[in-house]
Amino acid sequence: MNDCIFCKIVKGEIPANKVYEDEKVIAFEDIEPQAPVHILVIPKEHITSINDINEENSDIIGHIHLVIKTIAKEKGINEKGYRVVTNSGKEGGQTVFHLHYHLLGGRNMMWPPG
Ligand code: DGP
Repeated sequence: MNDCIFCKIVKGEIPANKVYEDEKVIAFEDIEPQAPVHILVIPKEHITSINDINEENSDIIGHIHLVIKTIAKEKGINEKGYRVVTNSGKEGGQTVFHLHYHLLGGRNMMWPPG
């Protein structure tokens, strides 16, 4: 997707503070952190949201969870706890339409979210 900001990060066309990369996903610091640890984990393939997960591409979801687990450990938040959020669609709070998982930690999380 030419006009997708996260595809541009994947291609290295705009900078990001990357914390993890492999052949399928990258993870980088959120530009507007909402917690001491706020990392976005995204598939390199452009998938717009959970609505676009299907039998062909669903393996990436398990892989993303393994990456999240690894990063949480590296960031030292795995024992105390953390939150993983995926906003889907406008009413779900999604503002960047490339599937991404927010990994938030380093503080007590509130419930319910706003
Ligand atoms: P969401 O609202 O769930 O679609 O989250 C989008 C997140 O992406 C939001 O927390 C801010 C972040 N973000 C938007 N643009 C950029 C960018 O250019 N770089 C980085 N690192 N994060 C961005």
